[in-house]
Amino acid sequence: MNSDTQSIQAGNKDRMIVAAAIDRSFVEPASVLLASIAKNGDIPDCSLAILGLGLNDADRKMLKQSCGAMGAKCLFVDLKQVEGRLKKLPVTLAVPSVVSYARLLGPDLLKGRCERILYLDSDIVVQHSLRPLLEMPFDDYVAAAVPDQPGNESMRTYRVEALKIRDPDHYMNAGVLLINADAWNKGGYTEKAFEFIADFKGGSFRYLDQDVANSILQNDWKPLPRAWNFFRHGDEPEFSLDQYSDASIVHFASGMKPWVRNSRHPARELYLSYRKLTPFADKPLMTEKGRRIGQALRSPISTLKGIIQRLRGD
Ligand SMILES: [Mn+2]
Repeated sequence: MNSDTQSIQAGNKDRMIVAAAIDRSFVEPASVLLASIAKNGDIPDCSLAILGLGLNDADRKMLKQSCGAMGAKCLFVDLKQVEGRLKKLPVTLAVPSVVSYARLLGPDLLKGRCERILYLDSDIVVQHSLRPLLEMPFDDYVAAAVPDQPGNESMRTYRVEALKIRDPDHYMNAGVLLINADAWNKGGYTEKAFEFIADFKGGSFRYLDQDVANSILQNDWKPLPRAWNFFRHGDEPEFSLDQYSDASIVHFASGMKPWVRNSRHPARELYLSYRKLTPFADKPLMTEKGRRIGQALRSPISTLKGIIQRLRGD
């Protein structure tokens, strides 16, 4: 725990902490995410948390600067304390970093600090007020999320047979995951997640922690309207910039990421407007090749594990 974490006093429980989990290869997109939250999130009374693995002082400084007026409310939680647990987990070449699993550990790592955690992927920008997610009653649900795109036959079979999900159409995209922290911890969902991973016999996960979250939560999560995790489904025509602009949370879930030089995502201008609010504003955009090399250099073990898994055809 560093000084930022300690400065949040016990008893000063936040109603909501907005959290993201990253390693060094995601400092830039996470900075853009934080800048968008500070600008549009309308949650000055909440805190931000970066669950970080291997971040250095310069990384933390850039992330904090990106929070603008919310800089004093940005806390860092070092995933080093759980690295032993994370290291053993499976990764894929598409998602080569174990930090993706940190969303399953968030309620444990932030225990007692908040009533709810809004976990956001780092390939996201927030465009409008997050207050509805702060005010929304959980009813008896442990979490809330937006349903993912309907899967094809093979995907639906995988959900039912490998993941043991009873209703294959009730499958969330975990890129935006609102967690009822006390209910999660009381129900032991972090432990359920690790047990599920240890006992998993279905080959490799297709969507890692998202598969795990769906399997352990089953019907304990509440579906949210699509505007809270807006991205194009594979079978849909592309959306216009206006459609993306209207969404509360835009998720750059598929295709080339908008921080890569040749990305043609229709919401790219939106993305770059938030990037201008970060210390990365004057830096050149990375190339796809540079992105892959950077990822491999920063997470060599995970990248290697991903390559080996792919070669083995898991
Ligand atoms: Mn994502």
